[in-house]
Amino acid sequence: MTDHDTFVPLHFKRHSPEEMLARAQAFHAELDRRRTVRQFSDEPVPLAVIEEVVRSASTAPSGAHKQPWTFVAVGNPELKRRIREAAEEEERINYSGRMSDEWLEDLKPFGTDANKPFLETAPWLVVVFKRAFELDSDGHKHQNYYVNESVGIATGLLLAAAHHAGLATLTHTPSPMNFLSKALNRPDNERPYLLIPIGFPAEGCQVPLLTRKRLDQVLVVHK
Ligand code: IYR
Repeated sequence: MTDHDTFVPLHFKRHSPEEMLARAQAFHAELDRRRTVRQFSDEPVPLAVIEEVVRSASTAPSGAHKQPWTFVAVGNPELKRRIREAAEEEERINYSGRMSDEWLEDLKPFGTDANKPFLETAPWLVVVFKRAFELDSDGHKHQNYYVNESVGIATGLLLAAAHHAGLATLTHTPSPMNFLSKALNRPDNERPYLLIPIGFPAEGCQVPLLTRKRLDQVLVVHK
């Protein structure tokens, strides 16, 4: 028997319609203040906060409740330096030919380039790994399901939880990112998924002027 062969009563919290709307509005207002930050301060962040943020991420629903994720929190300066160097090596190739002209043009408003100082400045790099499969103690492989969907949801919760805690994040996609498996000595069943620097914005941090799509551009309703 596993822990989910048993059913228990759901503790569901109901709110009045007015309260529901007010809560939904307040939550949206909070999430709408989240911005991706690329300039971090080196101010430390207590590990206890990162731990709670990862706890929140790990509440995500997952295929057959396999929870196919591992979060590696890197605060060690030497390890961050090695990650920065490897990431920049790949990005130099990306920016000088591996990315299409259209891609480079699309990135111009964000001012990104192959330099990734935030990989050293941010106090924490949370590297999200997806677990493609599990190995039991006899070395038998066991499947995970909807791994990308599950880990994507968990990462979304991680970003929301960090923001809620008062921290800034960057959803970073070094590519290719196999160097992270090696640098962090991860087992074969784990594949790097995203790299999330977490910390405080640098003094005077600027972000691109962006607008979010209007509701009518993202929502189709069939009543
Ligand atoms: N991985 C590169 C390029 C990059 C791609 C997209 I799409 C972005 O939204 C941002 C960056 C880099 O990190 O610079």
